[in-house]
Amino acid sequence: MEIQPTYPIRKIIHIDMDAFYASVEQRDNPEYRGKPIVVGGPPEGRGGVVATASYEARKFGIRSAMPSKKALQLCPHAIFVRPRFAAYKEVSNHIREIFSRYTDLIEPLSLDEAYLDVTNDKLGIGLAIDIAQQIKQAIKDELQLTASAGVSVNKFVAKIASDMNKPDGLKFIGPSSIEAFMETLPVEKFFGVGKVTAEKMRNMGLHTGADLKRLSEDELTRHFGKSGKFYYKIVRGIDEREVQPNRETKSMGAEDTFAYDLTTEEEMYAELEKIAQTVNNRLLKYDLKGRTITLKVKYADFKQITRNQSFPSPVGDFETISATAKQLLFHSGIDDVKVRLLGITLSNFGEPTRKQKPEKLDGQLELF
Ligand code: DCP
Ligand code: MG
Repeated sequence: MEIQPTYPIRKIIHIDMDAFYASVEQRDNPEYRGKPIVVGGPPEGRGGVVATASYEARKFGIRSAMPSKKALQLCPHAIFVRPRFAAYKEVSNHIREIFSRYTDLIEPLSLDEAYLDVTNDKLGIGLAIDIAQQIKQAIKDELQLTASAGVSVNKFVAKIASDMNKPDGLKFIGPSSIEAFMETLPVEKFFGVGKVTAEKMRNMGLHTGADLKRLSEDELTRHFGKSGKFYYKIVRGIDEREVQPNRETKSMGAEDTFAYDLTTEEEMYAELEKIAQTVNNRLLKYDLKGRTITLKVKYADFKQITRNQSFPSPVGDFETISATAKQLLFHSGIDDVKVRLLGITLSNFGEPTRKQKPEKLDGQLELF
C-alpha cells in the first residue's frame, strides 16, 4: 500500500526587501548611495534607536534596534536619516500589487515582507522559482529596489531560505533537501524559539535541529509545552500553517527583563521610554495603531500586574505610548517596589466605529 503524506505539499514563496528603509533612502537620495546610512532616531539625546542600516553601515556592526548612539560610535562617519514612513508605505503597497498579479493568497508580515502561496498561480506559470524570479525582476524594474526570495513547500523553510542569500537572493529548498537542512539549523533559528527558549535548549545540550530530532514528541512537549509539538514537526520539515491572507494582528508590544531590579522612578521611566520606542517602531513597521495601551509590570517577587488605558481613537506615536505607560506605572505605585520586568502592548486595532469595551489583556501578552 502506498503511503500518502498526511500534510499538504504547497508552493510557498517568502519575499523580504533588502535593508528596506535604507534602500529606499538610497534610491531617493543618490548622494547616499554606496555610503553607510542609518535610518532611525538621532544619535544625540536619549532613546534614539536604529530602525535599519544600509549594507555599507552593517560592515561596521550596526544593526536594527541598536541605540543610535552606539551606531555613531561604531561608525562616526555614518549618515543618520529620519524615517519617511509614507515613502515606505507606498513601496509596500506597490510590492503587494506586484504579488497580487501571481496569487491572491498573500500574507503580509510587515511592510517589507510577505508569504505567497503560489500552488495554483493566477498566470499558470507553475514553477515557483520562476515566479519568485519574475517578482524580483518586477520590483527591480518598477521600484529600483531589490528583494530576496525563499522558495519551498512550507512557510518556515521559505522564510529561512529568503534570508540565506541576501541581498538580491533567491534560494530554493526542495522537499528532498529539507530534512538534512533542518538538522544543521541552529535552534535559535527555529520558528517560535526566542532568546529564553534557545538558552534553555542549549543548557539541555540541544544546539541544532539534529539534537532536537533525537527527542520524542512527548519529551519535547514535556519540556516546551504546546510548542514542543510544533518543534517535533518542524524539525522533520513539516509546517502545516496556511498562508492566511486576512490574518488579523490582535496585539503588538515589547517588554524587557532587567539585569537588576529597578527601584527608582527615574530608572523605570527611562526603561519605559526605550520600550515605548521599540513599540512605536514595530507599530510603524506593521502599519498599525491601537486604542488600548497596556502596561505590564513584574516585581522582584514575580508578582505581575497589568494596567490599561483606552482611547477614543487609535494611537501609535511615541509620545502617547511613553506618557501613558509612565502614567499607568505611576498609578500602580512606584514607591518601595522592585521591578524586574516592564512591558507595553498596544491592542484594539479594530475599526473605531465598532464600540468595544477595553480588552482585558491579562495572560494574553505572548503575541510579540
Ligand atoms: N525595522 C525597525 N526596527 C527593527 C527591525 C526592522 O524599524 N528592530 C524596520 C526597518 C527595516 C524594516 O523594518 O528596514 C524591515 O525589517 P527587516 O528585518 O526585513 O530588515 P531590513 O529589510 O532592513 O534588512 P534585511 O536586508 O536584513 O531584510
Ligand atoms: Mg527586509
